[in-house]
Amino acid sequence: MDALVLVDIQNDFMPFGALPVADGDVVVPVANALAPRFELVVATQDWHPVDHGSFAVNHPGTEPGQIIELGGVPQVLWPPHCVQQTPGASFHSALDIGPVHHVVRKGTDPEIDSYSGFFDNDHRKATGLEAFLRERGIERVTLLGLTTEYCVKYTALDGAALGFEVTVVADGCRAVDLALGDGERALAEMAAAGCRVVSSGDLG
Ligand code: VGL
Ligand code: ZN
Repeated sequence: MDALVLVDIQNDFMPFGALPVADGDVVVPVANALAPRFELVVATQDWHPVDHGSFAVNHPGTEPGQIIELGGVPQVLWPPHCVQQTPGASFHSALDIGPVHHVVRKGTDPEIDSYSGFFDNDHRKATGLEAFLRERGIERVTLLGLTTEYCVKYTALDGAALGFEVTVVADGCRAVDLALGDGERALAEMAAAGCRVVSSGDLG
């Protein structure tokens, strides 16, 4: 059984959002085209409390882009984004959520971030996505969404480590690219970890 996981296709990661991703909106039509072709579709949603530790404003004297330690692991600081119950946390209005069976909300603990759809960044707490997929007999997971080098990458790496066969749809992903090339390097890292990196046109 195959599942499609739509990663964080939320307003705040769009070019007009609080943590803008260049061309972030181009992933929406890719998601809409692929979703009806999967037996199971899950969407992840970055879902932070306003006091979340990944927000630079919650660490006086810091700025977005700086790296601190949070929950015992390195943490890039961001502008406030995807705050629970705000429009920025909503899925892009053009994303067709009809085919979405299940939503996994993550990053809810103020003390630790969760880039991966499977685990918090310290790998101590599971989101429930693995159990949800296994209960439904899913062995293969196809991923697309935002952002290539954070939430897509860590979901892909965790998925592969958990034993799922992971496919990443490169044209369905876009990167923050804090440093030029971060997105491309992330795709190479996912491929090196055994993920299949494809273009949506290659999917039968
Ligand atoms: C993400 C940065 C902060 C992502 C989430 O969805 O890739 N990036 N929070
Ligand atoms: Zn976040």
